[in-house]
Amino acid sequence: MLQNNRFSLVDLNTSQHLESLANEVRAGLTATSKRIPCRFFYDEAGSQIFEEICELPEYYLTRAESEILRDRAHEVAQRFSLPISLVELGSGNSTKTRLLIEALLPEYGSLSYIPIDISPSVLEASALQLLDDYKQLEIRAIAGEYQDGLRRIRPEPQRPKLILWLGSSIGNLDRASADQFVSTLRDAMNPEDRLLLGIDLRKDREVLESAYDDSGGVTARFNRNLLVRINRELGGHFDSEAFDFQAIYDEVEGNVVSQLRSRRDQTVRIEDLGLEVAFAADETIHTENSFKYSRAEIDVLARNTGFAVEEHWLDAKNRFSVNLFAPISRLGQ
Ligand code: AVJ
Repeated sequence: MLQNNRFSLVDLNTSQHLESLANEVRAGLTATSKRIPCRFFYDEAGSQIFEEICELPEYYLTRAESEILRDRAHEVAQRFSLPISLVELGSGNSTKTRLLIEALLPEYGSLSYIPIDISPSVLEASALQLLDDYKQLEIRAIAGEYQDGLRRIRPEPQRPKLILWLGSSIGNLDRASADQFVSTLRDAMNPEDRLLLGIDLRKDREVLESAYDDSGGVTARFNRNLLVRINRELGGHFDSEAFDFQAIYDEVEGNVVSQLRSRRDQTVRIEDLGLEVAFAADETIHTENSFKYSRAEIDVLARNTGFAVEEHWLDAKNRFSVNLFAPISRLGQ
C-alpha cells in the first residue's frame, strides 16, 4: 500500500494473477471451442498497443466518446448538490476522465477520485500525473478486478458517487452478464448516485469490422500479443505468425467476434502447463466479444437492472452513446 495525504493505492491482485492466467489458458485451449479471455490482453505491451488502437483512424469509439464528454461534462457536474466521489471502472490512463475532473473541480472545489483498474503500474503513473495537474484532487486507487474493487470502496457517506464505466467496456460481456454486472453496480448505489455508461451503438458491418481489424494491423498485433504473453509467462511455444486474425460482425447478436485462426495443422507445447495443444488448419481461438447496442437495447438494460435512463447523449455522427443512469427503486426494495 502506497500512501500520502492525497494518494493511496491498494493492490488486490497479489499472486493470484499468474495462477488465473494458467487456469484460464488451460481451460480455454483444451475446450472444444478454443478461447482465451480478453482480460488477458492488458499486460504492459498489450496496454500500450491498446492506446495505439485508440488513436487509429478506424477506431472511432474513443474519439466519439471524448467528443460527447467534452460537450456534456458540465451538465453532468451540475447534477449534484455536494462534492462527490468519482469512481471509475477500468480507468486505464484516465485521459477521458480529465474532461470530467475539469468540470467537477471548479463546481465543488474538491474531488475524491477512486479509479479501479487491473494494472497497478498504469494506475500509479496516471494518478501521479493527475495529482500534479490538479492540486485539489485526492486519489484512492484500487488495483484489481472490478467486483473486488467495488467491494473495497469506502466512499465518504455524505458524498454522492458518480460511477464511470466508459469505452464500451460493457461490450465485452454478453447481454445476460451485462445485466448481471450492472445490477451489482445498482446494488452499490444510493438514490442520489449516478452511473455514466459509455456504450457503442449498432451500425454498418463495414464500419465495425474495420474498427476491429484495422488496415495497419495494430489490432491483429494486440490479439497475437496474447500468444506472446503465454510464451513468456507460461513457457509457451507459439509462433504467433502462424495465426491469422479476424473480426466478424454477427448482426443478429450485435456482436463483433474477434478470433485468431491457425494457418495450418500445428501442435503447440506450453511447458508450465505440461500441455500440448493441437490445432487443425483454420481452427480458431476466440479472443473477444464486443457487443453493440440499439437505443431500445439500452432501455432494456436499464429496465432490467433498476435504472432510469436520465440522459442518452450521442456524438455528432450518432456512432456512440454516453448514458446517465439514475437508480430507481425496485420491487421488493
Ligand atoms: C476496451 C473492450 C471497449 O471492445 O472496443 C479494441 C477493446 N478490442 N479493439 C472494444 C478492443 C479491439 C475494446 N474495449
